[in-house]
Amino acid sequence: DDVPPPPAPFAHRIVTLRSGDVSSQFNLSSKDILGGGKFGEVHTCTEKQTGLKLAAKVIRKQGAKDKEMVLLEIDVMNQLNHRNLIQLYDAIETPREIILFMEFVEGGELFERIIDDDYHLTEVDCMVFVRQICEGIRFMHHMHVLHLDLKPENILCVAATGHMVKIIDFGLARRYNPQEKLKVNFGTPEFLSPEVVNYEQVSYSTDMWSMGVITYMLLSGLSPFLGDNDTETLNNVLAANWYFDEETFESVSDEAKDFVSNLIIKEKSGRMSAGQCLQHPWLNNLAEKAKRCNRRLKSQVLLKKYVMRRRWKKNFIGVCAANRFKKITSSGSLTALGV
Ligand code: PIT
Repeated sequence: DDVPPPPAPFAHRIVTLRSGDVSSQFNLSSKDILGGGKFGEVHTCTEKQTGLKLAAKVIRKQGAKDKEMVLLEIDVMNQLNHRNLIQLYDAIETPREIILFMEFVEGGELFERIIDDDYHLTEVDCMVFVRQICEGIRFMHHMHVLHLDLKPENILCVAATGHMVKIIDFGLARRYNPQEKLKVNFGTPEFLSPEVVNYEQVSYSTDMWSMGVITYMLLSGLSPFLGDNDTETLNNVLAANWYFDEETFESVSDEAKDFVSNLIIKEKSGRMSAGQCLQHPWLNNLAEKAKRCNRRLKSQVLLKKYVMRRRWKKNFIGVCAANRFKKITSSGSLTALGV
């Protein structure tokens, strides 16, 4: 069922940040947390007047730069009218926070969905997912936007059944002007390209490296550059030190390996563009391939281990932060809290 995902339940809108009272217009669920990050949390939410369900990204205004960053995120999302890119609905500023209201999808993270024991993951499934991600990226790049933080967590399923996916989180995205030499120093080590690690100029091909890493992981369940710590991971990236693990890739097609090999390339100019990816034989004739290939990928077991480890790491960091907080508050030191 490689049918395209339905568009958002609302037409694309050009959103401008406005001041307003949130609770008179929206019901934010404090319990139902969809995601989070340094900025704050994402909650489910409904618009009172219409009953429309949305995802509300609540961003705390802490530093002077926070608002500037959110304005950039709004500007970027205003360009991105595409069914594989999460849509922006509204943006409200309050004295302490800025809230971005986004399209709600109910399927959760792609990797969380496909590790389910009841899910039968085949190579054709991977093609269907990767095709849609490439379609989203192609549109983004066509609109001169770089995502710069493509990773499995930022790919969501539209529903608990079916195979439709959308890209989220434009918090690090940038408008790209080839005349300006854009350099960035953020992202997640496992998915960073050599040019980001080296603090060199980034471009469209920077997102394509990440697409290669995500595809590698879907096919094998292994993270190609992951080391025992961030330094080791970054060194692996810089050396472009990766290979197809023989046992795990045994049942993976040569076309798939060729696809990945044309993305995870140290030299930026050597990587396929999103348009070239969509022309690649691996992402074509899917209906025909679906008839022939129904083999369950070995990657599912390893992906499960990967997701469990990631969950554990996140919890660990959360518990550490909570303990630090407890220690500080019980010591009565308010300066340590920045109060
Ligand atoms: C969902 C469903 C949905 C949107 C999201 C999650 C959004 C998550 C998100 C978005 C961001 C970000 C972090 C997480 O920085 O419709 O389960 O921009």
